[in-house]
Amino acid sequence: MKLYESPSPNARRVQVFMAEKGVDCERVAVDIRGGENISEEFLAKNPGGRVPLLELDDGTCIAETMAICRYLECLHPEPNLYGETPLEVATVEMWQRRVEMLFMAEVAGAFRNITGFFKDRETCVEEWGKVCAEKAPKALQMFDAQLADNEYLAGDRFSVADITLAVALDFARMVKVVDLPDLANINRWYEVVNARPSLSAT
Ligand SMILES: N[C@@H](CCC(=O)N[C@@H](CS)C(=O)NCC(=O)O)C(=O)O
Repeated sequence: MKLYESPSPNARRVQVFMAEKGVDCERVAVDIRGGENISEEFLAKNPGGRVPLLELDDGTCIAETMAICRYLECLHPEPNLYGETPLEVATVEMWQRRVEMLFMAEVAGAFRNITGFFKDRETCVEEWGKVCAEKAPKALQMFDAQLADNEYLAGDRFSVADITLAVALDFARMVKVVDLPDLANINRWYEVVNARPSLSAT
């Protein structure tokens, strides 16, 4: 099994997930800045042209961060990161999707459109980036309220939703295109999750 990765938030989500599971595999560095991910060779493996990508020993390719993590969860069910009971599974999915769609995607939209980082391959609209930058912090208020009554985002257990939020927050702090509010419950939660070796080492 090979993980095609780059120093990027989605690849980091898989790296953290694998570290939590205690599993590893061969890594292949992809230069996304240089456009290696949109080369004919890479597109044959992932027509979506993005990292991360997991290539199995028989050549089967799995793209999309959550699809890769789901696959790893099936192979290595412990520690459980997607929930066990029907209600837990639904709750993890709910928070995971909220973080991904309402925060991570908006931060990415702000980053891509404001900085023009990938302007060699997509049309960047700075005004749209600013709209994304305004939306992202609003989602954090929702997560802060949830963390007022819960140790972790989806309840009393660390899950994939926490991985997505921690990675997306670190990325937002690094790229500085979104004004991030100082929120007490998120700060408390971040101290706890960021101390996990899976996050501190990736
Ligand atoms: N929906 C995809 C998004 C992956 C994605 O956007 N990857 C970024 C790095 S974080 C990428 O490959 N960017 C290169 C590009 O846009 O050309 C997933 O969840 O894996």
